Amino acid sequence: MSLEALKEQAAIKAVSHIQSGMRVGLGTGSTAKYAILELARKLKEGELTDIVAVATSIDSERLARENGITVLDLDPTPLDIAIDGADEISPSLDLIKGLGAALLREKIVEVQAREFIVIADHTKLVSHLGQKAPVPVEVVQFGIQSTLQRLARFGEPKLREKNGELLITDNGNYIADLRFSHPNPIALEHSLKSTLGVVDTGFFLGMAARAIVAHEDRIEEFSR
Ligand code: ABF
Repeated sequence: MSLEALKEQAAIKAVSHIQSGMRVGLGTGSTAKYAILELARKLKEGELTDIVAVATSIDSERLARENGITVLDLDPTPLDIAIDGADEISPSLDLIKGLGAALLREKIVEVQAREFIVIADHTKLVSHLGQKAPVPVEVVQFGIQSTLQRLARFGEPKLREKNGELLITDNGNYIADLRFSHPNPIALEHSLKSTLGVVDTGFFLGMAARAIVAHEDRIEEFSR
């Protein structure tokens, strides 16, 4: 089965946790896209009603609206559920996110969800964070070279580019992808968040309540 089909399976399973009347956080990326489309399908076919959503990126907001989902701005009312992808998922359900460049809005939305469900194909499972992916760090544009020098204390930062230019997030910032070998993500997250110029990081520690991971032969579901 293709990875795309596995992503879709995980997404469809996660959307089965949404009930009518819920406030839903919509993720970003190629896996979360399938959740948005499945939610739209269920609304169109009357399997779900009275759903309002909050999006984690301009792209997801557009996709949701185009498919008939009501999208509101985030306000302090808790969300019932949020569904989003990840770049790495550890056995204790800690995550690296942000290779899709939407980490800041994802964190702001998902921290407000009563249940945050992470969805993925099996290639995202790792034994420890940083095994395959760098941690994306959102940084302000001003003084970027100084911020990069500060980040170099923790690993090898590299500014992300897109189409030959520096990538700019929906919030007007850069992303520095940081390769690291630090064994303790909690301590590293703390150090990064205290670094001048850093807005936030792609470490999502202790946030996901449940993972739905599609393997070739089964869908695995685990909670913390
Ligand atoms: C978002 O999309 C991210 O936080 C993560 O970086 C990415 C995963 O993308 P995909 O599902 O396309 O692999 O959820």
